[in-house]
Amino acid sequence: MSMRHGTDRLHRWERNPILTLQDVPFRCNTVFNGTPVKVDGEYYLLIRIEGQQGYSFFALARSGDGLHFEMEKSPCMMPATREPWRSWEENGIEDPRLTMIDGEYYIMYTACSGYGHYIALAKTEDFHHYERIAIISEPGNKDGVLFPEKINGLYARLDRPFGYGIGAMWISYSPDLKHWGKSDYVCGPRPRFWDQHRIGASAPPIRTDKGWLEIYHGVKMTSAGPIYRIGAIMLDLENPAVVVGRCLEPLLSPRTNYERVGDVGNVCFACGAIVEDDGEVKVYYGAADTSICVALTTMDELIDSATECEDETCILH
Ligand code: BMA
Repeated sequence: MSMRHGTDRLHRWERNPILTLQDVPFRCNTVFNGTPVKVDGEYYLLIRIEGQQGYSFFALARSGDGLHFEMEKSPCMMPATREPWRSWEENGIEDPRLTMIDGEYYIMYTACSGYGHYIALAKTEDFHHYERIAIISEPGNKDGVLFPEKINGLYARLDRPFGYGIGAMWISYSPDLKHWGKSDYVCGPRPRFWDQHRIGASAPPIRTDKGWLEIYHGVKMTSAGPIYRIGAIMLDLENPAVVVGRCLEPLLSPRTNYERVGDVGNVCFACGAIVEDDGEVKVYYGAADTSICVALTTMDELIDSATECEDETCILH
């Protein structure tokens, strides 16, 4: 059922991509970077669409098996048109990440304005009504992912502030999802490695016996531009600012035509994963900022990857 390319640990579904421009029932430029949840056996994929005007918004696709998706007739969340949100989102909303807590679906996303990129938080109960909660960072931050439970009594998120031009993973905490602080460095790019230029969280963290499993993206800069790959890292359960393991090799690298060619070529960019009851994992990723794909693996394989290296020199904490 799956197809191997090279020696990647994630196995592309043989009928990738699962969503392309042809599947979108309204005019737009591209469809990419989708974040999944599974509710009562149904899969919801909240996806980023870039309109022909050039800015992004969100739409919803549904599926009974997590592989074949059908899109809703119109977008579900547009950049806000009213204050106090309008001016923070006037350049679009990007890269949603869904986390379910106590029956509510929280969407951490990138809000774009003339000041830059911020992390914003919204929620929905029914995937029809979307309520904005707060802009939760200053400009220069993106890749926010919310943990699925409180840690030591506080909500927690990973994000990627852009200090001195270095994109690294940080953690922050909040008592109410609106006010955030206690920020701490988690980990950064690794010189020489495939993730040497920049890294950021991709999927909301997954609880395992070994720690919080984080599927992240790493960028290598080349003379032909950046290459975005998918990797795994393991964070301490009690204090996720502590890295307990990290992959040496990426889980997935752009190799197929649909990952190599598009609006932004050489991009595999995950925004979420579904862990099935039998341990199978479906990782959803945008390919070349032009389509949405799924790759299959198991929890054992992901944990194995995220603990490939437990030595400080390659964790680089
Ligand atoms: C990142 C984000 C993603 C995008 C990726 C590759 O910085 O903007 O939305 O998929 O770049 O272009």
